[in-house]
Amino acid sequence: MNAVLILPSFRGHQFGKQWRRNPMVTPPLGLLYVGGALERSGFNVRVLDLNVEKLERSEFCHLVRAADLVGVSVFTVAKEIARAVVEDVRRIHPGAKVICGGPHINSTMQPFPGTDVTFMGEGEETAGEICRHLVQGDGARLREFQGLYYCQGGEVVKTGPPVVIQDLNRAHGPARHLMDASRYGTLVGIRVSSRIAAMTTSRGCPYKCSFCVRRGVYRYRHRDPANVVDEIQGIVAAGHDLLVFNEDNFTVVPQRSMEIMREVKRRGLKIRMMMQIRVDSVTEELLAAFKEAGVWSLIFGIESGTQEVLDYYEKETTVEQGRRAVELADRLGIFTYAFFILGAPPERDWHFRENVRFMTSIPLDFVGFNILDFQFGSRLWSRKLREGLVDPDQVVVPTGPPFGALSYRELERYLSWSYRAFYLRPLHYWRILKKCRRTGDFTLLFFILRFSLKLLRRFQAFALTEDLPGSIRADV
Ligand code: B12
Ligand code: SF4
Repeated sequence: MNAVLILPSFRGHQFGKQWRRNPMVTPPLGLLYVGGALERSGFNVRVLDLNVEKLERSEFCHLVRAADLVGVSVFTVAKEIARAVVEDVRRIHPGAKVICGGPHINSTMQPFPGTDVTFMGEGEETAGEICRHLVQGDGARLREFQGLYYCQGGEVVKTGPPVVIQDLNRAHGPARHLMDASRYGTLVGIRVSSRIAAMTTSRGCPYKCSFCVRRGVYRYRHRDPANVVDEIQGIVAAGHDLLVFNEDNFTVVPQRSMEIMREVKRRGLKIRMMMQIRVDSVTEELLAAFKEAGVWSLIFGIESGTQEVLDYYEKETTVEQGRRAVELADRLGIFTYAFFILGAPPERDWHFRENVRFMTSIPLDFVGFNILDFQFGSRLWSRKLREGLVDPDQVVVPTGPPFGALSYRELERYLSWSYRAFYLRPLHYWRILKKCRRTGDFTLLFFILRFSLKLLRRFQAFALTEDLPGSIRADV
Protein backbone atom coordinates (compact mmCIF):
# COMPACT_ATOMS: atom_id res chain seq x y z
CA MET A 1 0.00 0.00 0.00
CA ASN A 2 1.34 3.43 -0.94
CA ALA A 3 0.49 6.66 0.82
CA VAL A 4 1.34 10.27 0.03
CA LEU A 5 0.97 12.78 2.86
CA ILE A 6 0.79 16.39 1.72
CA LEU A 7 1.34 19.70 3.44
CA PRO A 8 -0.04 22.13 0.83
CA SER A 9 2.04 25.18 0.07
CA PHE A 10 0.77 28.30 1.82
CA ARG A 11 1.47 30.16 -1.43
CA GLY A 12 -0.92 28.23 -3.65
CA HIS A 13 -1.19 24.87 -5.38
CA GLN A 14 1.40 25.39 -8.10
CA PHE A 15 4.22 23.57 -9.82
CA GLY A 16 7.27 24.15 -11.98
CA LYS A 17 7.97 27.77 -12.83
CA GLN A 18 4.87 29.01 -10.95
CA TRP A 19 5.97 27.37 -7.71
CA ARG A 20 7.43 29.71 -5.11
CA ARG A 21 9.39 28.47 -2.16
CA ASN A 22 7.88 29.16 1.26
CA PRO A 23 10.84 28.74 3.60
CA MET A 24 9.84 26.75 6.67
CA VAL A 25 11.51 26.48 10.03
CA THR A 26 10.95 22.80 10.71
CA PRO A 27 9.62 19.74 8.90
CA PRO A 28 5.85 19.22 9.26
CA LEU A 29 5.87 17.37 12.54
CA GLY A 30 2.17 16.47 12.45
CA LEU A 31 2.59 14.63 9.13
CA LEU A 32 5.69 12.87 10.42
CA TYR A 33 3.65 11.50 13.33
CA VAL A 34 0.90 10.39 10.94
CA GLY A 35 3.53 8.98 8.55
CA GLY A 36 4.91 6.84 11.39
CA ALA A 37 1.41 5.49 12.12
CA LEU A 38 0.91 4.61 8.44
CA GLU A 39 4.26 2.83 8.25
CA ARG A 40 3.34 0.74 11.27
CA SER A 41 0.15 -0.27 9.44
CA GLY A 42 2.08 -1.44 6.38
CA PHE A 43 2.15 1.64 4.10
CA ASN A 44 5.08 2.91 2.07
CA VAL A 45 4.92 6.58 2.89
CA ARG A 46 6.04 9.66 0.97
CA VAL A 47 5.68 13.00 2.79
CA LEU A 48 5.38 15.93 0.42
CA ASP A 49 5.81 19.40 1.87
CA LEU A 50 4.89 21.55 -1.11
CA ASN A 51 6.26 24.64 0.65
CA VAL A 52 9.83 23.47 0.26
CA GLU A 53 9.69 20.81 -2.45
CA LYS A 54 9.61 22.02 -6.02
CA LEU A 55 7.82 19.53 -8.25
CA GLU A 56 6.89 19.51 -11.88
CA ARG A 57 3.21 18.81 -12.37
CA SER A 58 4.06 15.48 -14.05
CA GLU A 59 5.99 14.38 -10.93
CA PHE A 60 3.04 15.27 -8.69
CA CYS A 61 0.65 13.33 -10.95
CA HIS A 62 3.01 10.37 -10.93
CA LEU A 63 3.18 10.30 -7.13
CA VAL A 64 -0.59 10.65 -6.73
CA ARG A 65 -1.36 7.96 -9.34
CA ALA A 66 0.91 5.54 -7.50
CA ALA A 67 -0.83 6.22 -4.17
CA ASP A 68 -3.65 4.18 -2.66
CA LEU A 69 -4.14 6.87 -0.07
CA VAL A 70 -3.54 10.62 0.01
CA GLY A 71 -3.54 12.47 3.33
CA VAL A 72 -3.66 16.27 3.52
CA SER A 73 -2.87 18.45 6.53
CA VAL A 74 -5.04 21.58 6.62
CA PHE A 75 -4.27 24.98 8.18
CA THR A 76 -7.14 27.48 8.35
CA VAL A 77 -5.21 30.17 6.46
CA ALA A 78 -4.57 27.65 3.67
CA LYS A 79 -7.89 25.83 3.66
CA GLU A 80 -8.80 26.94 0.14
CA ILE A 81 -5.40 25.76 -1.10
CA ALA A 82 -5.94 22.43 0.67
CA ARG A 83 -9.32 22.19 -1.01
CA ALA A 84 -7.66 22.76 -4.40
CA VAL A 85 -5.16 19.99 -3.58
CA VAL A 86 -7.96 17.57 -2.70
CA GLU A 87 -9.85 18.41 -5.91
CA ASP A 88 -6.68 17.98 -7.94
CA VAL A 89 -5.94 14.60 -6.35
CA ARG A 90 -9.50 13.50 -7.14
CA ARG A 91 -9.03 14.50 -10.80
CA ILE A 92 -5.63 12.84 -11.12
CA HIS A 93 -6.52 9.58 -9.37
CA PRO A 94 -10.25 9.13 -8.70
CA GLY A 95 -9.57 5.71 -7.14
CA ALA A 96 -7.29 7.01 -4.36
CA LYS A 97 -8.73 7.38 -0.87
CA VAL A 98 -8.40 10.86 0.58
CA ILE A 99 -8.16 11.76 4.27
CA CYS A 100 -7.68 15.18 5.86
CA GLY A 101 -6.61 16.24 9.33
CA GLY A 102 -4.60 18.99 11.00
CA PRO A 103 -5.02 22.32 12.80
CA HIS A 104 -7.94 23.60 10.71
CA ILE A 105 -9.96 20.44 11.26
CA ASN A 106 -9.11 20.56 14.96
CA SER A 107 -10.36 24.16 15.19
CA THR A 108 -13.57 23.77 13.21
CA MET A 109 -14.42 20.08 13.88
CA GLN A 110 -16.24 20.02 10.55
CA PRO A 111 -15.98 17.54 7.65
CA PHE A 112 -13.59 18.74 4.96
CA PRO A 113 -15.11 18.83 1.44
CA GLY A 114 -14.08 16.21 -1.11
CA THR A 115 -12.55 13.74 1.34
CA ASP A 116 -13.42 10.13 2.16
CA VAL A 117 -12.54 10.69 5.79
CA THR A 118 -11.99 13.80 7.91
CA PHE A 119 -9.91 13.07 10.98
CA MET A 120 -10.33 15.11 14.17
CA GLY A 121 -7.62 15.07 16.80
CA GLU A 122 -4.17 13.56 17.16
CA GLY A 123 -3.28 11.04 14.49
CA GLU A 124 -0.31 9.02 15.72
CA GLU A 125 -2.29 6.28 17.42
CA THR A 126 -5.15 5.48 15.08
CA ALA A 127 -4.53 7.09 11.67
CA GLY A 128 -2.59 4.07 10.39
CA GLU A 129 -5.33 1.53 11.02
CA ILE A 130 -8.05 3.92 9.80
CA CYS A 131 -6.19 4.34 6.51
CA ARG A 132 -5.56 0.61 6.18
CA HIS A 133 -9.30 -0.16 6.53
CA LEU A 134 -10.11 2.63 4.13
CA VAL A 135 -7.77 1.35 1.44
CA GLN A 136 -8.67 -2.29 1.93
CA GLY A 137 -12.35 -1.47 1.38
CA ASP A 138 -13.20 -2.37 4.96
CA GLY A 139 -15.20 0.85 5.46
CA ALA A 140 -17.57 -0.71 7.98
CA ARG A 141 -14.67 -0.88 10.46
CA LEU A 142 -14.38 2.93 10.46
CA ARG A 143 -17.18 3.19 12.99
CA GLU A 144 -14.86 1.55 15.56
CA PHE A 145 -12.61 4.64 15.51
CA GLN A 146 -13.17 7.91 17.30
CA GLY A 147 -12.98 11.39 15.76
CA LEU A 148 -14.05 10.71 12.18
CA TYR A 149 -16.44 12.03 9.60
CA TYR A 150 -17.01 9.70 6.66
CA CYS A 151 -19.65 9.02 4.05
CA GLN A 152 -21.90 6.00 4.26
CA GLY A 153 -24.81 5.48 1.88
CA GLY A 154 -24.80 9.16 0.94
CA GLU A 155 -24.92 10.26 4.60
CA VAL A 156 -22.11 11.87 6.60
CA VAL A 157 -21.41 9.80 9.70
CA LYS A 158 -19.60 11.23 12.74
CA THR A 159 -17.92 8.82 15.13
CA GLY A 160 -17.60 10.78 18.33
CA PRO A 161 -15.21 13.33 19.79
CA PRO A 162 -11.69 14.08 18.52
CA VAL A 163 -8.86 11.76 19.45
CA VAL A 164 -6.90 13.09 22.43
CA ILE A 165 -3.95 10.94 23.43
CA GLN A 166 -4.12 10.39 27.16
CA ASP A 167 -0.61 9.19 27.91
CA LEU A 168 1.93 11.00 25.75
CA ASN A 169 4.77 8.98 27.29
CA ARG A 170 3.48 5.89 25.54
CA ALA A 171 2.71 7.49 22.18
CA HIS A 172 4.89 6.71 19.18
CA GLY A 173 7.33 9.39 18.03
CA PRO A 174 7.47 11.08 14.61
CA ALA A 175 9.00 9.25 11.62
CA ARG A 176 11.79 11.81 11.08
CA HIS A 177 13.41 9.67 8.38
CA LEU A 178 10.50 10.60 6.07
CA MET A 179 11.77 14.15 5.60
CA ASP A 180 15.06 15.62 4.54
CA ALA A 181 15.97 18.00 7.40
CA SER A 182 18.35 19.94 5.15
CA ARG A 183 15.38 21.48 3.31
CA TYR A 184 14.44 23.28 6.54
CA GLY A 185 16.06 25.49 9.14
CA THR A 186 14.99 28.85 7.70
CA LEU A 187 13.88 31.34 10.31
CA VAL A 188 12.36 34.64 9.12
CA GLY A 189 13.85 33.90 5.72
CA ILE A 190 17.39 33.24 6.97
CA ARG A 191 19.01 29.83 7.28
CA VAL A 192 19.93 29.04 10.88
CA SER A 193 20.49 25.31 10.66
CA SER A 194 21.32 22.68 8.09
CA ARG A 195 19.95 19.80 10.19
CA ILE A 196 17.05 21.07 12.23
CA ALA A 197 14.70 18.83 14.22
CA ALA A 198 11.37 19.52 15.89
CA MET A 199 9.62 17.74 18.70
CA THR A 200 6.79 18.20 21.17
CA THR A 201 6.94 17.53 24.89
CA SER A 202 3.36 18.53 25.65
CA ARG A 203 0.03 19.08 23.94
CA GLY A 204 -2.80 21.49 24.59
CA CYS A 205 -2.76 24.74 26.49
CA PRO A 206 -4.46 25.66 29.76
CA TYR A 207 -4.58 29.40 28.99
CA LYS A 208 -7.41 31.26 27.31
CA CYS A 209 -5.95 34.05 25.18
CA SER A 210 -8.93 35.39 23.28
CA PHE A 211 -7.32 35.48 19.80
CA CYS A 212 -6.02 31.93 19.97
CA VAL A 213 -7.58 28.81 18.50
CA ARG A 214 -5.67 26.47 20.79
CA ARG A 215 -7.28 27.68 23.97
CA GLY A 216 -9.11 24.87 25.62
CA VAL A 217 -9.30 22.70 22.47
CA TYR A 218 -7.35 19.98 24.20
CA ARG A 219 -6.68 19.41 27.84
CA TYR A 220 -3.06 20.19 28.66
CA ARG A 221 -0.93 17.00 28.82
CA HIS A 222 2.80 16.53 29.03
CA ARG A 223 5.52 13.90 28.80
CA ASP A 224 7.85 13.04 31.68
CA PRO A 225 11.32 14.59 31.61
CA ALA A 226 13.17 11.26 31.15
CA ASN A 227 10.88 10.30 28.26
CA VAL A 228 11.47 13.70 26.61
CA VAL A 229 15.23 13.52 27.04
CA ASP A 230 15.33 10.01 25.54
CA GLU A 231 13.94 11.55 22.34
CA ILE A 232 16.39 14.45 22.52
CA GLN A 233 19.21 11.93 22.87
CA GLY A 234 18.06 10.22 19.66
CA ILE A 235 17.91 13.59 17.89
CA VAL A 236 21.46 14.44 18.97
CA ALA A 237 22.69 10.99 17.94
CA ALA A 238 21.13 11.51 14.49
CA GLY A 239 23.35 14.59 14.02
CA HIS A 240 20.77 17.39 14.26
CA ASP A 241 22.25 20.76 15.19
CA LEU A 242 19.18 22.73 16.29
CA LEU A 243 16.10 21.49 18.11
CA VAL A 244 12.84 23.42 18.08
CA PHE A 245 10.12 22.55 20.55
CA ASN A 246 6.99 22.85 18.42
CA GLU A 247 4.53 23.40 21.18
CA ASP A 248 2.39 26.23 22.40
CA ASN A 249 4.19 26.76 25.65
CA PHE A 250 7.14 24.75 26.94
CA THR A 251 6.91 26.08 30.50
CA VAL A 252 3.31 25.45 31.55
CA VAL A 253 4.82 23.40 34.40
CA PRO A 254 8.12 25.20 35.08
CA GLN A 255 9.45 22.45 37.35
CA ARG A 256 9.11 19.89 34.55
CA SER A 257 10.86 22.19 32.06
CA MET A 258 13.70 22.66 34.51
CA GLU A 259 14.03 18.91 35.04
CA ILE A 260 14.18 18.36 31.27
CA MET A 261 17.00 20.86 30.98
CA ARG A 262 18.90 19.44 33.94
CA GLU A 263 18.62 15.95 32.46
CA VAL A 264 19.91 17.20 29.07
CA LYS A 265 22.92 18.64 30.88
CA ARG A 266 23.41 15.55 33.05
CA ARG A 267 23.50 13.32 29.96
CA GLY A 268 25.98 15.68 28.30
CA LEU A 269 23.78 16.23 25.22
CA LYS A 270 25.07 19.05 23.04
CA ILE A 271 22.45 20.73 20.88
CA ARG A 272 21.16 24.29 20.45
CA MET A 273 17.51 24.54 21.43
CA MET A 274 14.74 27.07 20.99
CA MET A 275 11.18 27.21 22.23
CA GLN A 276 8.18 29.41 22.85
CA ILE A 277 7.38 30.29 26.46
CA ARG A 278 5.06 32.61 28.36
CA VAL A 279 6.61 35.60 30.07
CA ASP A 280 4.85 34.85 33.36
CA SER A 281 6.63 31.51 33.75
CA VAL A 282 10.11 33.01 33.75
CA THR A 283 12.36 32.86 36.81
CA GLU A 284 16.10 33.31 37.06
CA GLU A 285 16.58 29.71 38.19
CA LEU A 286 14.58 28.39 35.24
CA LEU A 287 16.43 30.40 32.62
CA ALA A 288 19.80 29.58 34.15
CA ALA A 289 18.96 25.87 33.75
CA PHE A 290 17.89 26.56 30.14
CA LYS A 291 21.11 28.34 29.32
CA GLU A 292 23.30 25.68 30.89
CA ALA A 293 21.55 22.97 28.86
CA GLY A 294 22.07 24.77 25.54
CA VAL A 295 18.98 26.93 24.97
CA TRP A 296 19.96 29.31 22.20
CA SER A 297 16.85 31.38 21.74
CA LEU A 298 13.54 31.98 23.51
CA ILE A 299 10.40 33.15 21.78
CA PHE A 300 7.97 35.18 23.85
CA GLY A 301 4.40 35.94 22.84
CA ILE A 302 4.47 39.43 24.35
CA GLU A 303 1.68 40.62 21.99
CA SER A 304 1.54 44.24 23.19
CA GLY A 305 3.37 46.94 25.10
CA THR A 306 0.16 48.24 26.67
CA GLN A 307 -1.78 46.64 29.48
CA GLU A 308 -5.10 47.67 27.94
CA VAL A 309 -4.45 45.54 24.86
CA LEU A 310 -3.03 42.63 26.88
CA ASP A 311 -6.23 42.65 28.91
CA TYR A 312 -8.33 42.82 25.75
CA TYR A 313 -6.55 39.63 24.62
CA GLU A 314 -7.13 38.10 28.07
CA LYS A 315 -3.45 37.24 28.04
CA GLU A 316 -3.21 37.21 31.86
CA THR A 317 0.28 38.68 31.70
CA THR A 318 1.60 42.16 32.39
CA VAL A 319 3.84 44.49 30.44
CA GLU A 320 6.28 44.35 33.35
CA GLN A 321 6.46 40.55 33.21
CA GLY A 322 7.41 40.89 29.54
CA ARG A 323 10.16 43.35 30.38
CA ARG A 324 11.53 41.18 33.17
CA ALA A 325 11.52 37.96 31.10
CA VAL A 326 13.40 39.58 28.22
CA GLU A 327 15.93 41.26 30.53
CA LEU A 328 16.65 38.00 32.35
CA ALA A 329 17.07 35.99 29.16
CA ASP A 330 19.33 38.63 27.68
CA ARG A 331 21.46 38.83 30.81
CA LEU A 332 22.05 35.08 30.56
CA GLY A 333 23.09 35.37 26.91
CA ILE A 334 19.97 33.76 25.44
CA PHE A 335 18.74 35.32 22.19
CA THR A 336 15.39 36.99 22.65
CA TYR A 337 12.61 37.01 20.12
CA ALA A 338 9.13 38.44 20.72
CA PHE A 339 5.90 38.48 18.80
CA PHE A 340 3.46 41.36 18.83
CA ILE A 341 -0.06 41.47 17.44
CA LEU A 342 -1.34 44.69 15.90
CA GLY A 343 -4.97 45.59 15.37
CA ALA A 344 -6.93 44.90 18.55
CA PRO A 345 -10.14 46.92 18.23
CA PRO A 346 -9.26 49.30 21.12
CA GLU A 347 -5.88 50.13 19.55
CA ARG A 348 -5.21 53.67 18.38
CA ASP A 349 -1.98 55.22 17.25
CA TRP A 350 -0.72 55.95 20.76
CA HIS A 351 -0.81 52.21 21.44
CA PHE A 352 1.48 51.56 18.49
CA ARG A 353 3.85 54.29 19.64
CA GLU A 354 3.83 52.79 23.12
CA ASN A 355 4.54 49.32 21.65
CA VAL A 356 7.60 50.64 19.88
CA ARG A 357 8.73 52.59 22.92
CA PHE A 358 8.41 49.43 25.00
CA MET A 359 10.12 47.05 22.61
CA THR A 360 13.04 49.40 22.04
CA SER A 361 13.46 49.91 25.78
CA ILE A 362 14.13 46.23 26.48
CA PRO A 363 16.95 44.01 25.18
CA LEU A 364 15.04 42.27 22.42
CA ASP A 365 17.13 40.87 19.59
CA PHE A 366 14.24 40.15 17.26
CA VAL A 367 10.64 41.12 16.92
CA GLY A 368 7.91 39.85 14.65
CA PHE A 369 4.50 41.38 14.07
CA ASN A 370 1.22 39.90 12.95
CA ILE A 371 -2.01 41.69 12.21
CA LEU A 372 -4.88 40.29 14.23
CA ASP A 373 -7.46 38.14 12.57
CA PHE A 374 -10.52 36.61 14.09
CA GLN A 375 -10.22 32.87 13.60
CA PHE A 376 -12.89 30.26 13.97
CA GLY A 377 -12.37 28.53 17.31
CA SER A 378 -11.07 31.62 19.12
CA ARG A 379 -13.05 33.45 21.80
CA LEU A 380 -12.80 36.68 19.79
CA TRP A 381 -14.39 35.00 16.78
CA SER A 382 -17.19 33.49 18.89
CA ARG A 383 -17.86 36.88 20.47
CA LYS A 384 -18.10 38.56 17.05
CA LEU A 385 -20.41 35.78 15.89
CA ARG A 386 -22.73 36.46 18.84
CA GLU A 387 -22.63 40.18 18.03
CA GLY A 388 -23.64 39.32 14.46
CA LEU A 389 -20.42 40.76 13.01
CA VAL A 390 -19.21 37.53 11.38
CA ASP A 391 -21.00 34.72 9.57
CA PRO A 392 -20.54 31.13 10.74
CA ASP A 393 -18.81 30.24 7.46
CA GLN A 394 -16.27 33.10 7.69
CA VAL A 395 -13.52 31.11 9.37
CA VAL A 396 -10.82 33.78 9.17
CA VAL A 397 -11.91 37.41 9.38
CA PRO A 398 -9.22 40.09 9.18
CA THR A 399 -9.49 42.87 11.73
CA GLY A 400 -10.51 46.36 10.63
CA PRO A 401 -13.92 48.09 10.50
CA PRO A 402 -16.45 47.26 11.91
CA PHE A 403 -14.33 45.61 14.63
CA GLY A 404 -11.91 48.48 15.12
CA ALA A 405 -11.49 52.02 13.84
CA LEU A 406 -8.36 51.38 11.79
CA SER A 407 -8.46 49.88 8.33
CA TYR A 408 -6.32 46.91 7.37
CA ARG A 409 -4.26 49.15 5.13
CA GLU A 410 -3.56 51.51 8.03
CA LEU A 411 -2.55 48.56 10.18
CA GLU A 412 -0.14 47.40 7.48
CA ARG A 413 1.47 50.81 7.59
CA TYR A 414 1.78 50.64 11.37
CA LEU A 415 3.28 47.20 10.96
CA SER A 416 5.92 48.33 8.50
CA TRP A 417 6.59 51.42 10.62
CA SER A 418 7.04 49.27 13.72
CA TYR A 419 9.51 47.01 11.91
CA ARG A 420 11.52 49.95 10.73
CA ALA A 421 11.38 51.73 14.06
CA PHE A 422 12.75 48.60 15.71
CA TYR A 423 15.38 47.49 13.22
CA LEU A 424 16.63 50.81 11.91
CA ARG A 425 18.45 51.72 15.11
CA PRO A 426 22.24 51.75 15.02
CA LEU A 427 22.20 51.15 18.79
CA HIS A 428 20.38 47.88 18.24
CA TYR A 429 23.27 46.54 16.17
CA TRP A 430 25.82 47.80 18.63
CA ARG A 431 23.98 45.93 21.41
CA ILE A 432 23.78 42.75 19.31
CA LEU A 433 27.48 42.98 18.51
CA LYS A 434 28.28 43.24 22.22
CA LYS A 435 25.97 40.33 22.97
CA CYS A 436 27.61 38.20 20.30
CA ARG A 437 31.03 38.94 21.77
CA ARG A 438 29.75 38.18 25.26
CA THR A 439 28.26 34.82 24.20
CA GLY A 440 30.94 33.96 21.64
CA ASP A 441 28.17 33.24 19.13
CA PHE A 442 28.19 35.45 16.05
CA THR A 443 25.40 33.60 14.24
CA LEU A 444 22.91 36.17 15.44
CA LEU A 445 24.86 39.14 14.10
CA PHE A 446 25.04 37.66 10.65
CA PHE A 447 21.43 36.61 10.89
CA ILE A 448 20.12 39.97 12.00
CA LEU A 449 22.09 41.92 9.40
CA ARG A 450 20.70 39.78 6.60
CA PHE A 451 17.23 40.03 8.07
CA SER A 452 17.39 43.82 8.30
CA LEU A 453 18.54 44.08 4.68
CA LYS A 454 15.64 41.88 3.64
CA LEU A 455 13.21 44.00 5.62
CA LEU A 456 14.55 47.18 4.11
CA ARG A 457 14.03 45.80 0.64
CA ARG A 458 10.55 44.56 1.54
CA PHE A 459 9.38 47.79 3.10
CA GLN A 460 11.19 50.28 0.93
CA ALA A 461 7.85 51.07 -0.64
CA PHE A 462 6.94 52.70 2.67
CA ALA A 463 9.00 55.85 3.04
CA LEU A 464 9.85 56.43 6.67
CA THR A 465 8.14 59.79 6.94
CA GLU A 466 5.45 59.44 4.31
CA ASP A 467 2.40 57.36 3.77
CA LEU A 468 1.94 56.72 7.49
CA PRO A 469 -1.02 57.50 9.69
CA GLY A 470 -0.78 61.11 10.88
CA SER A 471 0.19 60.95 14.52
CA ILE A 472 2.91 58.39 13.89
CA ARG A 473 4.44 60.54 11.18
CA ALA A 474 5.07 63.29 13.73
CA ASP A 475 6.94 60.85 15.91
CA VAL A 476 9.38 59.30 13.47
C1 B12 B 1 5.54 25.04 14.42
C2 B12 B 1 4.33 25.82 14.01
C3 B12 B 1 4.43 26.55 12.84
C4 B12 B 1 5.61 26.47 11.92
C5 B12 B 1 5.31 25.35 10.90
C6 B12 B 1 6.35 24.30 10.93
C7 B12 B 1 5.91 23.14 10.09
N1 B12 B 1 6.66 22.88 9.07
O1 B12 B 1 4.92 22.51 10.36
C8 B12 B 1 5.58 27.86 11.23
C9 B12 B 1 6.40 28.86 12.04
C10 B12 B 1 6.06 27.92 9.78
C11 B12 B 1 4.10 28.18 11.39
C12 B12 B 1 3.49 29.09 10.62
C13 B12 B 1 2.17 29.43 10.77
N2 B12 B 1 1.33 29.00 11.72
CO1 B12 B 1 1.81 27.69 13.01
N3 B12 B 1 2.14 26.56 14.41
C14 B12 B 1 3.14 25.82 14.78
C15 B12 B 1 2.86 25.09 16.10
C16 B12 B 1 3.48 25.90 17.26
C17 B12 B 1 3.35 23.67 16.17
C18 B12 B 1 2.92 22.77 14.99
C19 B12 B 1 3.24 21.36 15.34
O2 B12 B 1 4.27 20.83 14.93
N4 B12 B 1 2.41 20.76 16.19
C20 B12 B 1 2.61 19.40 16.68
C21 B12 B 1 1.89 18.39 15.79
C22 B12 B 1 2.11 17.02 16.37
O3 B12 B 1 0.51 18.70 15.81
P1 B12 B 1 -0.33 18.92 14.45
O4 B12 B 1 0.48 19.56 13.43
O5 B12 B 1 -1.61 19.52 14.83
O6 B12 B 1 -0.58 17.40 13.96
C23 B12 B 1 -1.40 16.46 14.64
C24 B12 B 1 -2.90 16.53 14.27
O7 B12 B 1 -3.32 17.79 13.83
C25 B12 B 1 -3.10 15.44 13.26
N5 B12 B 1 -2.84 15.74 11.86
C26 B12 B 1 -2.14 16.74 11.30
N6 B12 B 1 -2.14 16.63 9.97
C27 B12 B 1 -2.84 15.53 9.65
C28 B12 B 1 -3.13 14.96 8.42
C29 B12 B 1 -3.87 13.79 8.39
C30 B12 B 1 -4.16 13.16 7.08
C31 B12 B 1 -4.34 13.19 9.60
C32 B12 B 1 -5.12 11.94 9.58
C33 B12 B 1 -4.05 13.78 10.84
C34 B12 B 1 -3.30 14.94 10.85
O8 B12 B 1 -2.18 14.46 13.71
C35 B12 B 1 -0.97 15.11 14.12
C36 B12 B 1 -0.29 14.26 15.17
O9 B12 B 1 -1.02 14.24 16.37
C37 B12 B 1 1.30 25.13 16.13
C38 B12 B 1 0.68 25.05 17.50
C39 B12 B 1 0.58 23.61 17.96
N7 B12 B 1 0.83 23.40 19.19
O10 B12 B 1 0.30 22.68 17.19
C40 B12 B 1 1.02 26.42 15.40
C41 B12 B 1 -0.26 26.52 14.55
C42 B12 B 1 -0.46 25.22 13.84
N8 B12 B 1 0.05 27.59 13.60
C43 B12 B 1 -0.95 28.36 13.39
C44 B12 B 1 -0.92 29.47 12.51
C45 B12 B 1 -2.14 30.36 12.52
C46 B12 B 1 0.18 29.72 11.71
C47 B12 B 1 0.33 30.85 10.68
C48 B12 B 1 -0.89 31.07 9.82
C49 B12 B 1 0.74 32.09 11.46
C50 B12 B 1 0.77 33.35 10.61
N9 B12 B 1 -0.06 34.31 11.00
O11 B12 B 1 1.51 33.44 9.67
C51 B12 B 1 1.53 30.40 9.85
C52 B12 B 1 1.09 29.67 8.54
C53 B12 B 1 2.21 29.16 7.75
C54 B12 B 1 2.70 30.08 6.67
N10 B12 B 1 1.99 31.11 6.29
O12 B12 B 1 3.76 29.84 6.19
C55 B12 B 1 -2.17 27.91 14.14
C56 B12 B 1 -3.10 27.15 13.19
C57 B12 B 1 -4.55 27.51 13.41
C58 B12 B 1 -5.39 26.85 12.37
N11 B12 B 1 -6.62 26.61 12.74
O13 B12 B 1 -5.00 26.58 11.26
C59 B12 B 1 -1.55 27.08 15.27
C60 B12 B 1 -2.47 25.97 15.83
C61 B12 B 1 -1.11 28.05 16.41
C62 B12 B 1 -2.21 28.74 17.16
N12 B12 B 1 -2.11 28.77 18.47
O14 B12 B 1 -3.12 29.31 16.62
N13 B12 B 1 3.55 27.46 12.37
S1 SF4 C 1 -1.59 32.16 22.77
FE1 SF4 C 1 -0.30 30.55 23.64
S2 SF4 C 1 -0.67 30.72 25.87
FE2 SF4 C 1 -2.36 31.78 24.88
S3 SF4 C 1 -3.99 30.25 24.68
FE3 SF4 C 1 -2.82 30.24 22.75
S4 SF4 C 1 -1.31 28.66 22.98
FE4 SF4 C 1 -2.07 29.14 25.05
